Amino acid sequence: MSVSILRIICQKFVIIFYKGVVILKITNINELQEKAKEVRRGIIEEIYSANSGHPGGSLSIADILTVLYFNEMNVDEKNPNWEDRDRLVLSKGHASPALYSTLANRGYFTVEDLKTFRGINSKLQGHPDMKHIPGVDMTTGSLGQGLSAANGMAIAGKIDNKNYRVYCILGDGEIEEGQVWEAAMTSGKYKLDNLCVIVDNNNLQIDGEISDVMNPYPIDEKFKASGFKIICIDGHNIEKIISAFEVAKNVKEQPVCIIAKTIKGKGISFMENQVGWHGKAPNEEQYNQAIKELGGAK
Ligand SMILES: Cc1ncc(C[n+]2csc(CCOP(=O)(O)OP(=O)(O)O)c2C)c(N)n1
Ligand SMILES: [Mg+2]
Repeated sequence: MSVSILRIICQKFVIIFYKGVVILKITNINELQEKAKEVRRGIIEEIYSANSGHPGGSLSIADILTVLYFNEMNVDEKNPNWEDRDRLVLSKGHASPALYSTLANRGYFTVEDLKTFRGINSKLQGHPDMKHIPGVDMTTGSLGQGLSAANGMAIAGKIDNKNYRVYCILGDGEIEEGQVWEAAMTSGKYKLDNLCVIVDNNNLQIDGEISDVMNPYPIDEKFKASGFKIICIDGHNIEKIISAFEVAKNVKEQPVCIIAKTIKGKGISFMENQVGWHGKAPNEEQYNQAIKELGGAK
């Protein structure tokens, strides 16, 4: 299959013409770090406005989602259902504030919309809903199911001879339950080299350390045994995230699992590595402090 990719490169961006669609990607590391801060500010706005939501696990994947949507994935915010787009399954659906903020900053809907998070009649409900939210590729929230859906998308891509890639973000507590390991064996069995799993290894679950709740370690060995190629990175280092996706794209006949070492609550001093911030909204004082730490106006 012929894929026409014409690149126009400047210092900060690259413009790609891919299958008739113009895609702007950010290549400058500082710009991506700034974007990640905007994504984090959006997360805090959402959860503060709703007075509920999950800040910890949203902040831990902000850098990964920023790289995916602003540097890595071939997507078109003007045509969210474009059939050749890369897909993302946020299997740890409670981190919806991170996905919504990324999609808003990418132009799927407005940043103002984020303030309606969890509101009655808002499209931005507590967990991602593919029917109502432009850019959401899979409805999630009930943990442990997303990898099965991602497998389906990846297998469909192969059957249809499509070039798209499928990304699936799993929580490290999430992999203690559901059908995750059946799904992992399936990815390996079908040699899904168009699939890239990212485990958000922030070491915390809903109410404690993952090894205390139901120890999932060694995570790398388990995915390896299921047929995955393993890449371990610092999940907050933008350069390392970019290169991990680059390596993943060139792996043949094997799915890839990126184990991203992260910090729950990353970016806000009093939330970092605190299990109490798994699912709690900041009060006004904490909100102002958080926005200030993220370089915002407050
Ligand atoms: C099937 C199912 N069981 C339980 C829950 C409740 N729950 C929501 S988040 C969470 C903890 C998940 O931990 P992890 O995957 O590590 O998330 P993160 O640290 O990234 O927030 C649990 C148990 C759920 N949403 N779905
Ligand atoms: Mg976790």
